[in-house]
Amino acid sequence: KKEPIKVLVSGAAGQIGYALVPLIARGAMLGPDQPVIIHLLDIEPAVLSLKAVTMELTDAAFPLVKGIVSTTKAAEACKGVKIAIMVGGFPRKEGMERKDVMSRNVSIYKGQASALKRFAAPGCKVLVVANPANTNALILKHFASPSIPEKNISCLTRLDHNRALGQISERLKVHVGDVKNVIIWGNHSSTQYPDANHATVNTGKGWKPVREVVSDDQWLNTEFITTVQQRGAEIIKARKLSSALSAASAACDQIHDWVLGTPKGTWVSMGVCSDGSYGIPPGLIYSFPVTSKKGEWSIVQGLEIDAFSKAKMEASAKELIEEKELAYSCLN
Ligand code: NAX
Repeated sequence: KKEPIKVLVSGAAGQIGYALVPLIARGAMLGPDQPVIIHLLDIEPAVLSLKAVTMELTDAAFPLVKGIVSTTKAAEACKGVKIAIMVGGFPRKEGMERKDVMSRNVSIYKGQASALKRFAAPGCKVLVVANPANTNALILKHFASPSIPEKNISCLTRLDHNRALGQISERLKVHVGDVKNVIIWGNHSSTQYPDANHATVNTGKGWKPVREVVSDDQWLNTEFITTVQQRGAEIIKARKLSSALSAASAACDQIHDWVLGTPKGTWVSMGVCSDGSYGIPPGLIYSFPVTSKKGEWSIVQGLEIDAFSKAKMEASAKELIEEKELAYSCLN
């Protein structure tokens, strides 16, 4: 019989939290036989909504849920957690300067890094969802080191990855499970580069390159890229709220594959600390194609990168360097 794993969700009273918590409680993240103790963290102004989520979680009577900790204190929330999903952050409001938003998030992620560093279980894996996701993860990495090593910190780009799979499956009228190995390179922002050059599709007679099957390079080089880059904005326009269902599902997928492993021959996209692969400056949190085995991810090596891709990958790295500089300037 498996011991329960403590899982933290910060920003638990928000809309992604509301969609994410039941997925974790159902076993979609860590497996249908893995009991969990769910730690819910939010801030004082959201305390009533936090209470409501906690009550609903109790009312749903999930058999896998062996306990609930609901708190506004980071130290209590981080105690003994093996998995931390950081959804809480400060959103950009109309009229706010980029620097002001960055500065708020830098101080949140600095504080939460030190709470995780002190109270999380050894080997805790952290997934940062809150925007600016890559740079929040970078700050967390900086302040949680060395207790939480960089290999245990990632940011969410699986939503962008899944969106790319979705677009190709719609275009080719195949099931989304029959498309794999797209790549999201770079920042979880509009400079991200959705790359289908190595993606394959199951034609029923084996896996073939998406480029061959689509037979429309123009679409893959233009509309496909912008649709994935702009999908978040499109959802906001239609829903008057940002993506929550798909974001929660992607957060689940990212932890699931990281912890339980990627299927043979399949990679996924994850924002992880660059080791210099593909010429991306070491230390940046950048989205790469990764495989995972026994709870450890590694960047897929040796993919051929053409000039078009290289330029897009560099542009997103450049944006991340600028974000990093802005974030560090907020520390002084
Ligand atoms: P909500 O505003 O609904 O929820 C955020 C919650 O975080 C609120 O309940 C708030 O009280 C809480 N919070 C604020 N500061 C906190 C702190 N210091 N400690 C703990 N909790 C805190 O936003 P939601 O739609 O749930 O989105 C959450 C974050 O995900 C946003 O930053 C958003 O930009 C980001 N996203 C990232 C995505 C990705 O793919 N990486 C996609 C979806 C989403 O846009």
